[in-house]
Amino acid sequence: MAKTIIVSNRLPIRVESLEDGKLSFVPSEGGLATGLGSVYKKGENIWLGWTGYYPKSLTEEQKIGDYLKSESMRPVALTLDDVKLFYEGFSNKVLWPNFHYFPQYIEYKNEYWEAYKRVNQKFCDEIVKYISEEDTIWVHDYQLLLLPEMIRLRFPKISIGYFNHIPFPSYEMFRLLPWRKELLNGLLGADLVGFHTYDDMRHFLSSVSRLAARSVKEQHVENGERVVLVDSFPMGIDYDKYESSAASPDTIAQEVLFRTSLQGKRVILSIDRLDYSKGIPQRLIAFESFLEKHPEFLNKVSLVMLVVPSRDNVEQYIQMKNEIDLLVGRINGQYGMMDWTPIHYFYRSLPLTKLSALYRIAEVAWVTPMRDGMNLVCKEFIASKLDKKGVLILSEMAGSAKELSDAILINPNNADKQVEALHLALTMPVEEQIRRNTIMQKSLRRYNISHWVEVFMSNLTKIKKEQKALEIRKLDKNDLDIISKEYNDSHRRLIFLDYDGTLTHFFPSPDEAKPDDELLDILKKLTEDSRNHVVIITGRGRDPIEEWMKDLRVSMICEHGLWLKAYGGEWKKLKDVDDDWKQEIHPVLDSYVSRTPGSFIEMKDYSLVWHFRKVELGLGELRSRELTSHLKYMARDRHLQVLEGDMVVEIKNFEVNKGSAAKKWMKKYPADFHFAIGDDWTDEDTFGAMPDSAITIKVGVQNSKARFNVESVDDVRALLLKMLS
Ligand code: GDG
Repeated sequence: MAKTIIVSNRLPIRVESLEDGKLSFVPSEGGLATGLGSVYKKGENIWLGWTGYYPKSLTEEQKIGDYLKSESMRPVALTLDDVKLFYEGFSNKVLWPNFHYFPQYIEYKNEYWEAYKRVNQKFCDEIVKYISEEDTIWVHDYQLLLLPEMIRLRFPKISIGYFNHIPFPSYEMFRLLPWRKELLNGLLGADLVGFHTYDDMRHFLSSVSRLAARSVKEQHVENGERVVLVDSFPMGIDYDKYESSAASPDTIAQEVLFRTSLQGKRVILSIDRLDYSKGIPQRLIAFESFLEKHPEFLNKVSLVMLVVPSRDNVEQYIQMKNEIDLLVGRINGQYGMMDWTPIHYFYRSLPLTKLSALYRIAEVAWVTPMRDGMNLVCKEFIASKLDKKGVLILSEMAGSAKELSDAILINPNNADKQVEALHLALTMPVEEQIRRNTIMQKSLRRYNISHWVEVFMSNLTKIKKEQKALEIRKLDKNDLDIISKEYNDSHRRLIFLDYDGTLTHFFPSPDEAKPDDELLDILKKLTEDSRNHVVIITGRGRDPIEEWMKDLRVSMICEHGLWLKAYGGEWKKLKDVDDDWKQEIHPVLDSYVSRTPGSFIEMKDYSLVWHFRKVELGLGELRSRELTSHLKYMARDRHLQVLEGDMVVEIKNFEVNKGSAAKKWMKKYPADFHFAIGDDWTDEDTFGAMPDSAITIKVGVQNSKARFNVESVDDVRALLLKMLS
């Protein structure tokens, strides 16, 4: 039976060695573990990862293995060396700082990279022991960026999803990494790549198109024979868990204890793992400045700061811990009184009851990371506010800010705004607090962790279906016979033929692209049959096509569907579109022509084309990727579309495409046999517009909506001749 396998660096369990030599297993309480519980605990499904523990003997290893098995988990054994170089090294000293925009902390060491590859392979070797081709694999996070491709090499058809829990950096940041291409290729082994936010998704796609030289259409990446879907899935929390924990008698009893110790002081709460991305020192400095600027709050407000130990054997983390200790000491020393401690600082982790009591007691949650993939603490705080009172101050740099727009949003680099935000939060009227929290609770309850899991999984199923529909299916002899029979049995045939790359090889200059005698002969035979209505459907301008086809009984659709001319009739426009944008875009293309010898611009009525066929190999591709991304940026608010063709980049009005034109044609000319053939992705619109029964053929061995693929222009001609025979 098909099963699902979750893979992450760490398993959702902690193994501890007790004094009496026994082992204790502590399940993780994290949101991810809860959310994915609904997946890995079902049927044959499993979760695979490292326990975080180095077994001291074979017996221990055996015991751990048995326990994990009973909990639907499987271990990947990592050595001390693996952890040092792969986890602490490449993952946390290369990827983490790069993805969180701290390039100054990156250690570009090749031994880290070698270990990263080796350990990803170790994960792969372990997984393949359990999987079969019909299974689904869900890989989590930046420690395993290479794993999707490694699994794909062993199981080409398997379903693989990947989710990135931390931000994905902009192209400018990502390209600093010497191993950038390999990392992207690793991820593109997945069928679905998910991020928390739309911006992370956009950054990833921009790196893919510029560094991995893959064609990107909206959220799809063409990766050889497979299309990869990229999307954003903001992760939610286990809302019910935090709500019911806040209501539990144990939590309420704990809250009373806290309140007694705090002697009626108001509470601002800060909770983070120790990390430079979380903005902890910046927060302390802002708190100091708040006390200085607002002495009316002295002896009235305390900051309760929980810092959970993490990576404290890494130099930057040790330094930051020292900095925090010093700042807390300085502020408490400067402002503290016998009956008031400005900052209550805990460097440890607390059980859920105490965490919930802190969420309850806090009037303000102060969550101001410099950069955070999502941040769950802020969501948990809101879910714990059963009376809806309390204020959230949230950094714009956290993924959660995109959803929680009713928080007080601030830029963590703006120290004055941090102070203002604290003042605003502590003086916000209760009705306003309730209004904001009502909205945020509603959304967090709905978009909870189970919803996140469901949406991710259903998108993975969706892209697998889409891939199937796009699958390459080479036309064979049997198909040829069937097509010929359908052709011969029909009476009114509508035949759409793309020109360049389909009927003839692609040449930008009209002189070279002229139809040769063989082609003219085929077209003549095809058009002589009165049952055939032949339409040349092309991206070319009207003049050359009209000239070349002047002796044939053909209709024409030119400029990707803008101009239509039925045989014997006049040219008509598909619709009225404006071309004012050409004045703005033309200079951009000009600048690329001047930097790229051999390239030139073709002006069409409603589109502009940059040709690079005659440019030095390599330079043309490089510039075309730059230009595509430049044009896509300019196209955003202008209703324009950028097409990457065969050695061309074209920009045109969005509403005009071959599909809309073909649809219009089919309405006007009903037929009992529909045929469409084309080679590039502008022809995908034509294929998509055809009825299910149509014969649709893609020239080239690439994914397509067409039913069949043929390899070359020669195959097209042979096919047409076969139909005519
Ligand atoms: C990464 C991304 C993304 C904290 N202290 C205690 C405790 N916690 C729990 C919180 C929360 C979790 O730890 C922290 O989650 P965050 O999302 O805030 O941050 P990261 O650990 O950096 O997680 C992040 C996340 O992945 C998910 O995709 O949101 O952006 O960096 O759940 O409650 N829990 C307990 N005691 C503590 O002392 N019990």
